[in-house]
Amino acid sequence: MRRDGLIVVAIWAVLTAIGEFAVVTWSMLPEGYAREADVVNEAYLLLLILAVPVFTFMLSMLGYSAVRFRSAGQPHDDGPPIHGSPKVVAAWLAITGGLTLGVVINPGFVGLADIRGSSSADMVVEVEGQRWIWKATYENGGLAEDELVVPIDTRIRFDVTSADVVHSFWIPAFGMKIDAVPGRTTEMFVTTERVGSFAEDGNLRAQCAELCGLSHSQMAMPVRVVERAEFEVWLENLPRDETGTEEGA
Ligand SMILES: [Cu+2]
Repeated sequence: MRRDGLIVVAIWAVLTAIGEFAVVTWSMLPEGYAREADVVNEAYLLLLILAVPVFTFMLSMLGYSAVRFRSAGQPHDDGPPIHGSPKVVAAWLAITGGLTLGVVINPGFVGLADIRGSSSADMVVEVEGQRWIWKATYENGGLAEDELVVPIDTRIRFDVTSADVVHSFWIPAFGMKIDAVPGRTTEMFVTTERVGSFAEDGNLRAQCAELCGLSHSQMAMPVRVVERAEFEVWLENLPRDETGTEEGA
């Protein structure tokens, strides 16, 4: 029995080493263009690093036991009975309970507070979803329908709503997503920190993330993060939103 334990620990160690190596070297998350994306990516990485040993432990125990303690008799016979061990149960509960409590605190509460940050913003962009486009209105009344452009190093509040059904405003490169609900305004804060465009990185797009009908998957607006001066010029040349103003005004 002691030998079995050592073999399981050896398998566990090897699988854990492989798993942790894969997690650290293989980046499966989108490049972050906003501070919020970095918080999300770091939280995800931390959870994966903590989850790997737990997963490989289960895998090693289960796999080894299934082979080593399988029934030698008829296929329908039970294997030798294994009785509970209070020490193992207590240790298992303490370790997994401790881990769970740990991740609830960090990245749970800590990450959530970090990602929400303050409720102040350098600029506000009103976003309206409708089947199957996004419209962005800037503070000067400029209306963008083909591309969402934002300046770098800026804390932006997106005031999001919908003209028809429930959509979801999601920018993968910013690591943020919020529901777009008809008759309601939801807020999403993003702090840009890197320039880039949809042409360079497909994750720089405002993608609908709530199944909203036939062209849901195509409900995507390219996003571009630019230097402040470039943004000012772009904003000046943006056509004004006529729907919100009085006729002939
Ligand atoms: Cu949609």
